[in-house]
Amino acid sequence: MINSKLEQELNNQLNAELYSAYLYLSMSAFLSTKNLPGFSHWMKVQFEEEQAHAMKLFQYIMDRGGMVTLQEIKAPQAEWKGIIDVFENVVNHEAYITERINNLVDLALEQKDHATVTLMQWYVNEQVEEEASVRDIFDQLKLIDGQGAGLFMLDREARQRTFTPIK
Ligand code: OFO
Repeated sequence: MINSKLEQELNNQLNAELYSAYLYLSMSAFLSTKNLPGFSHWMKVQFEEEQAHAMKLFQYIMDRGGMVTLQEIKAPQAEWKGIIDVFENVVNHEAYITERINNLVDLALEQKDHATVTLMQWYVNEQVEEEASVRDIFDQLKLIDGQGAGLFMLDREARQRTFTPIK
C-alpha cells in the first residue's frame, strides 16, 4: 500500500505530466501556423513522450494499490512571440518539472518508500536528458536569431525526431 500523502503527490504529478503533454500539443499547433512543420512534428513527439510519462505514473499508482484520481487539466497557452519564445518556455517548463520531481524524491525518501524512490530515479534521469536536449535547441535557435536559412535547417532536423516507447 502507498502512503496517502505520496499517493496525492503522485496524482498531482500525473496531472502535471498530462498538462505538459497538452502544452506541447498546443505548441505543435502554433508552430504549424508559423510554417515550421519540423518543429510542429517535434512537439507532437514531445506530446507523446509526456503522455508516456503520465501513463507510467498511472500504472505505478495502480500497481501499488493506490487510487488514481484524475484532475482537471488547465488550458495551455496558445500563442507565443515566435520560435525562440516557444523554446524558452519549454526550457523553463522542464526546469519546473525537474523541481517537482526532486520534491517527490524528497517525499518518498522521507516516507521511506523505496519503490517510489526507485521509480522517481527514472524520472530524475529523464529530466536530465529532457533539459539537455531542449537547452541545446534553445541555444541553437538563439545563435541563428530564430530565422533564415539556419531556422530552415533546424526545422528540417526537428522533423527527424521519432517517438521511442518507454518501459
Ligand atoms: Fe515529463 O518531462 Fe517534460 O514535462
